[in-house]
Amino acid sequence: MTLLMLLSGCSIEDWGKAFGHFGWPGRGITLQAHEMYDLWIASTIAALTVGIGVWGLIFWCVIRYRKRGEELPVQTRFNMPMEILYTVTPVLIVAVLFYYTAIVQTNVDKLSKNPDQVVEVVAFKWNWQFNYRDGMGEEANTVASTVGSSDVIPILVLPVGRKIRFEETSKDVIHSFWVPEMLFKRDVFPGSVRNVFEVTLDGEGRYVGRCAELCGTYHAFMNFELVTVQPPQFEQFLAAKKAGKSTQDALTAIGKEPYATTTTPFNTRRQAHTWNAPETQAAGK
Ligand SMILES: [Cu+2]
Repeated sequence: MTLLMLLSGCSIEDWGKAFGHFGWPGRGITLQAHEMYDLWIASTIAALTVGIGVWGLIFWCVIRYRKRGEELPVQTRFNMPMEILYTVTPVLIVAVLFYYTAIVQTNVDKLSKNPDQVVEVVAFKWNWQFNYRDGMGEEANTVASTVGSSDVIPILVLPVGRKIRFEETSKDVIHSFWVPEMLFKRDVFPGSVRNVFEVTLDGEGRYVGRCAELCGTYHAFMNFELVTVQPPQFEQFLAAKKAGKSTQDALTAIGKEPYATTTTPFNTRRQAHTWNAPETQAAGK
């Protein structure tokens, strides 16, 4: 596989791009995402390579050994070298896939001793609160906070090139924190389980985030926006937040669009979504 790519002078990303990323949203916006992306594309190419080989052999056999007359062909079985080959080859393939998967998974789950920024993600029915913390764990303090409402999409501003630690907790049921461009999601549990993960962002921009765990009636409305900025801008944003400014004002202060651009609040007024014909009254009213 590596040889094939060296010969053709293509990177894994070129291969991915040529095939629409095989269903993934591009290379992602974190260092961790890039690793997962490369593993995903390489695995898909490996699978297709094996697949083409197998399909080729099937069709070759079908055509080469098709029935030509009533005479019974030579009956062979237990070709030892063949038996060994098709036992050893799949085991090798699985071993290689396992090896790279274990490496990438370990890297994605890796936690550093000193993250640059800790964010507490608080999920609730049906919105998000993001708390900027002064340290790790439940005992740390929130120094600035952002919360979404039915009218305003919550915006999570974070710096690129820094180690960001997410600590998740839910106020009610299980939710799931998901930024598709991170190629990653993790469940947000209520109670004592505090899920933690870290990323280093490297894509600057605005990205939609969603709840990825069916959590109730307005689950689909649980959107947020991740805004990634340069570290000095982030410092400025956080300072403004600490000084008591709203998230919108703090965003304006660093020259960013104050409201979400990747998603909009949904209409939570049930009347607009009623299945009943307009001007009717529910039974019993
Ligand atoms: Cu949810």
